Amino acid sequence: MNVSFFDDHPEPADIRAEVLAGLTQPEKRIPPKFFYDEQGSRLFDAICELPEYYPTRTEIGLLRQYGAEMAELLGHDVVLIELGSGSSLKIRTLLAALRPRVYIPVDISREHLLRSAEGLAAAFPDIEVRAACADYSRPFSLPLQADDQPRAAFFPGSSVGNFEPPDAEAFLHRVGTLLGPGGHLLIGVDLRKSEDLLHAAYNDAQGITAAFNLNLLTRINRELEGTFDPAAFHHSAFFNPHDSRMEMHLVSNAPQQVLVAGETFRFSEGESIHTECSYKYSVKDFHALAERAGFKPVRVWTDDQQLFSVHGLRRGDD
Ligand code: AVI
Repeated sequence: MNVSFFDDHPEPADIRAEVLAGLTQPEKRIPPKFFYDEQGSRLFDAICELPEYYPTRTEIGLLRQYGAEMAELLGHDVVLIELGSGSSLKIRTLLAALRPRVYIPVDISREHLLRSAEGLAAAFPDIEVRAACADYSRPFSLPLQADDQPRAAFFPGSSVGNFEPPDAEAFLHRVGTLLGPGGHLLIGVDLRKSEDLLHAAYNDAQGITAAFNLNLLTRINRELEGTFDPAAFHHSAFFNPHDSRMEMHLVSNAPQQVLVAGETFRFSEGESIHTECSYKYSVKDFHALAERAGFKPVRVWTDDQQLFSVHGLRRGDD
């Protein structure tokens, strides 16, 4: 099979240091990238299928409707880098339209990445697949070769919204460096909308989003000798209009004490661990962010209800 594997996965010591640093803050927080262990990735896939979670199906609709235009913008015969290789339906739609020479899916969840890379290599035998396990929220290396020109990137799912805006800008800047002058980025960005729709999307009736959030505690128990009782916390998700973002928290049901990697953390009743921000942008605000990061907006595709946007950006020539 035409698939190779490159591993730049974070070390357990990095995970420990980041989680302990976050729990030591006056307002406790854990970065959302730690949601994605095996079970977390499975739960996220289930979220993408939920009737309330509009982003996935809306973005897939845009890829199906405008895939040919998007492929035209990215250019054929490119090396395509997919950051946070999420739903395989999205990439299948784009690969079918684009037929790149090389496809490099990048993801922090190793098993999940490998399974999907193997499936894609089997479905597209003419494309060379180089799977790369890496944490793209930090500087990372990729299995790129000197002659891998031109390059294009795909960053779907509005994962850019999980960065704080200054971090999103720094991240986009790094992507621009990877692409080189004139390289194109296709990026999915969730739009600002009614609070009711947002609230429902992050508080689904089946409780899958709550399970996804609480799974973080189970992961910490397993990987960092934690003593969290997931039943002693509950999921909370709400829109913060001031910062234009959804926030997810794990709220302590009672005063309690928890051990993580040998350190003690105290919680009062109602105190939370902030586990995720999901920023929602207007087209104009996202353009401004992209331009600060060195990209020029070329096209934007949105659905009729203005729920979601897919931007085609071109890296400036310096
Ligand atoms: C991956 N990311 C863009 C999702 C989001 O909507 O921010 C993660 C998620 N959190 C809760 N539901 C989905």
